[in-house]
Amino acid sequence: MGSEAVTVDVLVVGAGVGGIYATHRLTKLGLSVRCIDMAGDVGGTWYWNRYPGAMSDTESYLYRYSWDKEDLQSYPWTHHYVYQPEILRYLEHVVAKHDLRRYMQFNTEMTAATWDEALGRWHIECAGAGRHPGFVARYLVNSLGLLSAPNYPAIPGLESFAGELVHTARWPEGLALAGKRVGIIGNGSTGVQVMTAIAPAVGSLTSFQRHPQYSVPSGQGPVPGGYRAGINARYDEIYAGVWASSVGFGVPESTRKTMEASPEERRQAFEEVWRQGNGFRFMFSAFGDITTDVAANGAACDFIRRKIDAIVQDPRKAAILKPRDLYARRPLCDSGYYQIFNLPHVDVVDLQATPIDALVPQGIRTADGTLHELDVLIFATGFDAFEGSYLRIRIKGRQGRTLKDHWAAGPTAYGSIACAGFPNMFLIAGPQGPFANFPPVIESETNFLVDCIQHAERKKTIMEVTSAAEKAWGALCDQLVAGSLFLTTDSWVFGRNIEGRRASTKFYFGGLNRYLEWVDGEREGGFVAFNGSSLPDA
Ligand code: NA7
Repeated sequence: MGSEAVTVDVLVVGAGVGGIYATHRLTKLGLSVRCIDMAGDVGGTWYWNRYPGAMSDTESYLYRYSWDKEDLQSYPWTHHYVYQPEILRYLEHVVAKHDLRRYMQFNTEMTAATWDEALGRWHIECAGAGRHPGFVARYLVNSLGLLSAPNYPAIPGLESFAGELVHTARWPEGLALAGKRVGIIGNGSTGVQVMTAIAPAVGSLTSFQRHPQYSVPSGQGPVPGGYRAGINARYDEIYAGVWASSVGFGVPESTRKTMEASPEERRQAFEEVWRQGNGFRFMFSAFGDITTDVAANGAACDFIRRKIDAIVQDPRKAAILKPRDLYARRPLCDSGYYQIFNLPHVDVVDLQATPIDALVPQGIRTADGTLHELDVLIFATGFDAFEGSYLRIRIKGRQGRTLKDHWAAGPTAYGSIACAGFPNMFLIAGPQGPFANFPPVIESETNFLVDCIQHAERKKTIMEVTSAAEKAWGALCDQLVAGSLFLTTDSWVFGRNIEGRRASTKFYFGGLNRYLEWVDGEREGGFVAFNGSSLPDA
């Protein structure tokens, strides 16, 4: 590396939704910026997740950037939700429209980043095609993705399986499934989407299910005539609503208490949000206490369980598909998920009753001795969320302290963007950011860190958050989640999906609106949580 390294003002790592916007904003400040990505092109999550049925479950009109108003009005979309290929095309379009590709470099993976105290710069080592000289940068902006490191469960006999084994986040191009005996492990957002998409075409489909999940209709379908014009006419108002909301999904956020409604009023309210579609609408629009009140949550659970009974004709399958725990994970929605279990060649195995014994060459053997013969096994087993994408990189801050050490008790970041001891390093969609629709969250966090960088440039200082401020933010996140029923279930939201990872509060549950108010305060207060140590002479 050394003298050959490329010197830039800012290195942005990741060319997904966050990295693209950060590159746009930072180049506009007149800084020299390079954006690298280990992938072969732009897209981040939407570059990697190419499995059949991959779709955003945010309404199309909000699954995009808010900052290009002309584009909001004109870029085409036809359905209530956008599928992965369309999202990728959209991101490519934004990059082309704003001429950002010239700052980008692909197939280039950051392997290490070390803060150079004397120089007041980051040394970044990279791997990629050929020997890479690396970078020296004043600012390091990590937009690595919070759901980016795939989780491969440790199942005995994994290597012995003679069929094809795929993870949804690394879907091989042209994988033929027609007529094949397909097994799938994982029934979260991804599993539900992929199963629903492939069920009609495969020879057989078996879902090896650990925890059943509550899912509601998405309402996917073409938008009716005049719909887009109506959205365009109200875009300013729609976004004003997003910034003033808690979850930023463009759905009404009710404050009504579930148990104050009569049973019939409750049924009608749930029926209405079920009819309209969208998981976040179901969880937040009918009533305001589904995630905090056990009785309210139970009413929602009963409603969905009854729907499962009504949809799934085989009582054995219905019993396995009906969740028994609370409705308190990231809400799911689907385009006919429970319905696929009415197909004779689609089945579900209850892993709580009959756990997987091992993978064998022919397929999966469960604890009851049954051999489920498979040609293809799909892992829809999710991600090592948050720290997974960071801990594979050797990031060393002041005095050689690693991010791994800093995050030994769980990942933390002040306002989700900065860590004490890691000067001039910023995160986008890092830990402890708002639990809300990602594009608005990503824009909000990027705006915050760009303001920090602008402040540093003006004052000629280094931005390093104090340890006390970072700890106080973490304590606030802990305090805000107290009482949430999300704490009662195991999922990636608290890092309880990966063996060996310590569970911790990984989101700020105060709402996007309160996060933005807080960021405004930081800005107005002159970023006092950051120590302004002066820059060494260059
Ligand atoms: P999720 O939501 O983490 O779901 C992973 C699924 O994989 C879930 O059903 C898990 O079951 C299952 N899983 C994971 N490991 C195992 C093992 N060892 N055995 C059996 N089953 C297992 O990931 P997704 O990709 O669906 O979604 C992640 C986010 O991406 C989503 O929330 C959206 O924001 C987009 P479990 O429930 O833990 O029993």
